[in-house]
Amino acid sequence: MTGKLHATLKGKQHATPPIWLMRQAGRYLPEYLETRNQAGSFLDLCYTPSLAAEVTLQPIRRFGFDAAILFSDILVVPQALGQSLTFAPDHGPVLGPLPEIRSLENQGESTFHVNLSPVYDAVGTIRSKLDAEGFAATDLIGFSGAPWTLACYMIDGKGTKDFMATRVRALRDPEFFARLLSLLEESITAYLVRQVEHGANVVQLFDSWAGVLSPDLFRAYVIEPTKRIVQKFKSACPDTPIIGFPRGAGHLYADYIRETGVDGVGMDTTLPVTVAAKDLQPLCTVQGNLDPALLVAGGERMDSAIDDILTTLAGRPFIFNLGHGIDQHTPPAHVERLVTRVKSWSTSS
Ligand code: 1CP
Repeated sequence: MTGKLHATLKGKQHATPPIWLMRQAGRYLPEYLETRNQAGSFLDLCYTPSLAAEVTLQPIRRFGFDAAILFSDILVVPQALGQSLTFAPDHGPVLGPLPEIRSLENQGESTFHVNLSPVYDAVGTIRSKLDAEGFAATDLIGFSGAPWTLACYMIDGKGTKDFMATRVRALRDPEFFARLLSLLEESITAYLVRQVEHGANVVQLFDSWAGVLSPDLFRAYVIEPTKRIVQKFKSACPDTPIIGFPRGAGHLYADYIRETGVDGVGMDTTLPVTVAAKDLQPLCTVQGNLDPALLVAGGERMDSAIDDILTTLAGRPFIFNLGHGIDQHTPPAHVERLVTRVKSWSTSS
């Protein structure tokens, strides 16, 4: 069965749009903290299918979102390719030294998939649990980081403000960088297809650092690899819509949609909804873009921002979401209020 998110990405407009939130499972939920403690560490949580499934289901049970998103992290892909990864408690991820490109290339596809098999098992477990718990109409989103964003973490080694080391390396050593992007492209496509085979029925590509690139490099490192992933993915999974999230793409959002062929686009917080309605909605389904800070603050400012987004975008295929992931200090009551407001909205009233 496919649900409302899937239909919206296929171009259907609903009187009440579907809603899910990036990072909807996470530290703002007390039940997540409990399961994470039980798991021992963040990566143990990601790699234990029953626990990853449990935290994926938590926000669905609480808020009734239209879609569940696999609980994992974009950095499991570099790890599965052979680069070491650690998450220190309450710090972001840290990757070890980047192995030689030849050794990354030579690892072979079967080792890659064996390393990721707990993630595939989690996808299957999540789908069965959703069905068993009365959420058969809830879509299941699989995901991956996009090549550029994964390359940023692989080369810089951790989150930085502008990924300068990656940008310089890409320019100084274009042959190496082309090989890295191409390896990532192949790996990501295979990873997404496997997730679909295990039960995901929508996928999202997170290009969280697309916005640090100048326009010509955006084209080379974001649009071109994404276009090839979309083409290959669609030939393997023609019925599964793909959402791209090129955060910070600004004026290049429309080119991104037109040239990559994504079915939906995630809009970041900086994109004016009026611009999205005029320039992007005619091209594909749009998703977004409430400021996560408004969800922390709550109150009337949040309510009016929600209404503004709905009024401007809900008349055409639209998915309500945030402009970036939920902040850990978000009161769950504010999420409840947001969901109630969106679910009671109707373009026909
Ligand atoms: O302590 C904890 O519990 C860790 C916090 C956390 C969580 C809950 C991290 C560390 N990752 C996640 C899960 C996660 N990450 C999901 C789960 C599904 C969901 O509910 O949405 C997803 C989709 C991601 C994707 C992800 N990881 C992105 C892309 C989206 C984005 O936020 O831009 C990125 C950039 C990461 C890397 C990452 N993982 C975690 C952190 C703190 C970071 C950012 C590191 C940095 O740049 O400093």
